[in-house]
Amino acid sequence: MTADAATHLFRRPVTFVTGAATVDGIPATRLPEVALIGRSNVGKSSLINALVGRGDVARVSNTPGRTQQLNFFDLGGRLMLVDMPGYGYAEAPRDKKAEWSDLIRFYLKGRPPLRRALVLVDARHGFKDSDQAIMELMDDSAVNYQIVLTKCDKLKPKELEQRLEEMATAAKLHVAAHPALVTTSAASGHGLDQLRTALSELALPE
Ligand SMILES: Nc1nc2c(ncn2[C@@H]2O[C@H](COP(=O)(O)OP(=O)(O)O)[C@@H](O)[C@H]2O)c(=O)[nH]1
Ligand SMILES: [Mg+2]
Repeated sequence: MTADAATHLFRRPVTFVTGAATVDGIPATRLPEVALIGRSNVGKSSLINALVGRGDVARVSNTPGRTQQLNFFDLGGRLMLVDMPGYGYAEAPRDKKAEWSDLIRFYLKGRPPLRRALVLVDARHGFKDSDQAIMELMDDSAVNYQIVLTKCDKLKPKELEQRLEEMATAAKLHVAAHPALVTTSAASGHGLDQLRTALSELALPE
């Protein structure tokens, strides 16, 4: 897959399919699926918007009430992007938090079309315990995942280099983690083409 083909895929129309707040709401699909997971505010919705080059696509995921759902976006009939509910949000009411975890756990443990999860981590903070926990869950369930550093525009080049090195070392302890970590910024566009190319390799052929 060339970079041009990737650009082409990400220029296709994006449609919001559905939001699943419960296990029963998860749609049946034959499209290969890529899920974006990470702590609240890590930049999941911003990254989806930046990847497709439209500011309004994942706004739907930021609508109050929809942030706690799995939001499914069909990219040109070739790939499904899933904006997952954020975890590690301390202010969430206790029962709600348990509900998200159950939904996330159910989805990650048995979703046949899921080709890859992208684990988004804020480059300023590195891995938190909640990231480690979700990666362990995916190690146990044999879900392939790739680690994506977000908000890299907030770090100086030297700081970013050190963060990347530290996280690559930590990632080696996880059997299901893709060895290549991707650095991105939805704000500057850094790393987006690389990620588009990686994702287009998972999409259905034209
Ligand atoms: N500087 C910077 N801010 C970002 C970036 N991506 C997201 N943000 C900001 O981080 C906040 C949370 O982003 P959002 O996409 O809603 O996070 P989500 O909760 O994971 O969906 C918002 O204020 C965004 O503007 C980025 O690449 N750089
Ligand atoms: Mg969001």
